[in-house]
Amino acid sequence: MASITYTCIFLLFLLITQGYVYCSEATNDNLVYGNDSQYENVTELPDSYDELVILMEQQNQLLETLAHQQNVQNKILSGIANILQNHEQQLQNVSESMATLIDNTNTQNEMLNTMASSLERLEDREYEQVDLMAARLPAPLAKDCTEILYQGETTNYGIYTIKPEDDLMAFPVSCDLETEGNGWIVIQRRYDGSKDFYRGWEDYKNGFGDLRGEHWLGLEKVYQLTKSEKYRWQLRIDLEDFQGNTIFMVFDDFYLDGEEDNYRLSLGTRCRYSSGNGHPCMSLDPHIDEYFSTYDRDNDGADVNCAYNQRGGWWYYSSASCHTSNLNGPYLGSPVINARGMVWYHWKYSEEVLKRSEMKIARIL
Ligand SMILES: [Ca+2]
Repeated sequence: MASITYTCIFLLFLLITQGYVYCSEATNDNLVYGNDSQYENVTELPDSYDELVILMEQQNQLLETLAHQQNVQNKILSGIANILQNHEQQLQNVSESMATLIDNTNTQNEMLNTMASSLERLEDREYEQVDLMAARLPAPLAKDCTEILYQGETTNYGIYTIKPEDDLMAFPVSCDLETEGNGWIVIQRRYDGSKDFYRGWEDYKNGFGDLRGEHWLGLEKVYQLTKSEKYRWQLRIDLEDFQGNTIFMVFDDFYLDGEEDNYRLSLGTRCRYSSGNGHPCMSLDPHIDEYFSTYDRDNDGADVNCAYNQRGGWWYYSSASCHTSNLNGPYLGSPVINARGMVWYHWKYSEEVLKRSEMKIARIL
């Protein structure tokens, strides 16, 4: 651009200086026109004029060329300006695109940050859920009250759900965790006569009453608990008379057969007891190896229906007297002498009925 400008200035300078020269020569010619050499001057004038005309034509051509070049240059400049304008527009577009891209990137970063926060919260909640689930998951069920005792339970008496074997249904029992430092499963409890114990076979099989109060756990559950040969069980019997005297007996190797054997009673020969004039354990001796009987299922060997006669359910034996113990007989509420009552003959050596009876079993450790 600068070179073009300098070229134009030079040409213009040349044009002006040439014109000035020719003009000066003409003026000089006019000055000498009235002299003696007038003729020579007149004869030279046409030549100078022609030259002037030629020079003028050349100058005009030069001016036209210059104008044409100027025109071309203007077009080139205009083209360059257009190109620059296009480039500027493109740059602006690129700049706008970059700005949009930056905005999009910022938006994406914000979204990623939000997602990361959400993931973090989800992870936190997942951990919380796992903790909650762990807290809500019940501890593995104990096999019996002894396991509950050794799990650190300190309640003296309580209702717990146990699961004696993996293939057996769990069921609730009343545990005595206080007596003799062992975990005893209460299978019979009577102390106020609030529950009627004169019941049929199904009730004695499945159990009845209130686990928190008077109840019979059920022969089937006791059978399921004691049938395994892996463990030996003790049977403990606690009794109280209406005078407040108490006694207990602990029989070794207690178990029941299944229903097909009418829940036959098995006991070992060893029995210890707390006190007594004679040997209170003897009141269960005649009942060992006997079937369980109810008024609607007479399994005793006696001619009579012992369960009906004695108004209870027990391992009655084949004698008209039917029993030397009858802890499921009627609750009479006072210390009367009556075989149809809660009787333990070899404690009182009479058929004086009792105030309280509790039968419980525990695994021998
Ligand atoms: Ca009979």
